[in-house]
Amino acid sequence: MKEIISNILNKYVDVFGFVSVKRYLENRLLHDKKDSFSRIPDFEEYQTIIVLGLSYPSKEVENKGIGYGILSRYAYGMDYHLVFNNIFKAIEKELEQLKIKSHFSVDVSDILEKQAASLAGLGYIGKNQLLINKKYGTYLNLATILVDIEIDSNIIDSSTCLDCTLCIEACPSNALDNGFNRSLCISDISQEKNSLSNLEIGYFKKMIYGCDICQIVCPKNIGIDYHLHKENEPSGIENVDLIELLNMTNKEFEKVYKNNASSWTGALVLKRNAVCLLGNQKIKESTKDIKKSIEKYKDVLWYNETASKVLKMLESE
Ligand code: B12
Ligand code: SF4
Ligand code: SF4
Repeated sequence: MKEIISNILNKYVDVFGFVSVKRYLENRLLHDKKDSFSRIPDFEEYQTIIVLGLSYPSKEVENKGIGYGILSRYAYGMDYHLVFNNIFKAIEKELEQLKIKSHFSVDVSDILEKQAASLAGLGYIGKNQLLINKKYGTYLNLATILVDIEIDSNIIDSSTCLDCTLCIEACPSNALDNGFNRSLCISDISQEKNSLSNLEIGYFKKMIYGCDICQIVCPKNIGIDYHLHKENEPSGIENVDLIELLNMTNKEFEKVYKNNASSWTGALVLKRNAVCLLGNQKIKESTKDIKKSIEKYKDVLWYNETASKVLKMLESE
């Protein structure tokens, strides 16, 4: 059965692996004392976690420079949740024919995908906190499928970072200094609805969403740039015109970004980030647009506080 399932998976994803639910849960409890797996319905009905990996390109889109912000690589092209959902529908159909029950998830379940992936032999978790696969490096999006049959494998990738510390040194916000500090990570800062400090505003120099620095510097990613899925190729919206975004209505935003991974956090978070970029890029002509947005979103404290700081910065220069 393992071979039949492997043949199915091979048609749809770049890498996959299997880990028993039991082994995953035992390992999870070793590293994480919170034993709340509430978001997975009937976990006990499944015996195996299949971990799927889809590669995405590492080549950065051409940066249009002043007036623009770019999305991070994992948000190029179509939202990976949608890409995985389509793939899963096809896999589910084939599993059903084999009378196998399955439960798919990406990002939102209680299964920590990097951990499951490392247990399934897809790679190891590097000091940059990401799953590093021998062939695709860190440029892999992950998802899981629970199935109600037993398929375990004992493949382990025993690679390590050895004494390399490049990502720790390169991280602009020191988020990797002691393991991982989520609240310092620029990727998190770019996605959360928070009022930003001057230090945090200063991080938005080029990227409007996410951060790729700890992947770019990683020697395990050298020479890796796969273009295997047209859905993961840049679609043209990865270079964001900052003022255009700031003035977009929600409807206009939906139309452009609905199927992009950056839209999950909402238009206003991206608009806040755009304002930070406009400030750091010293685009004085943007002050009237920033003022307009402060008025428009006057009830949103975190937006207002951040935009007002940037406005002050621009006006005092
Ligand atoms: C929340 C989240 C974030 C948050 C917080 C991340 C965090 N580490 O806490 C923020 C917004 C910061 C973030 C950022 C990014 N993320 Co993110 N994120 C997630 C998400 C949705 C949940 C992760 C989570 O809950 N973490 C909570 C902590 C407690 O878990 P953990 O870090 O995994 O730690 C556990 C393991 O490391 C384990 N452990 C520790 N030591 C060891 C040793 C061994 C041997 C084993 C087996 C386990 C183990 O124990 C820990 C506790 O259980 C996952 C998808 C998912 N469901 O897993 C994607 C995910 C991890 N993110 C992903 C990506 C791509 C990114 C970014 C690169 C995006 C970007 N370009 O901006 C950055 C990278 C930042 C970084 N250096 O980690 C990918 C990673 C792919 C990969 N190759 O690893 C994932 C898997 C999404 C996906 N479906 O593909 N992310
Ligand atoms: S994503 Fe950026 S901020 Fe976060 S740990 Fe990596 S380099 Fe640091
Ligand atoms: S940069 Fe070095 S330390 Fe960081 S994940 Fe890559 S190999 Fe490991």
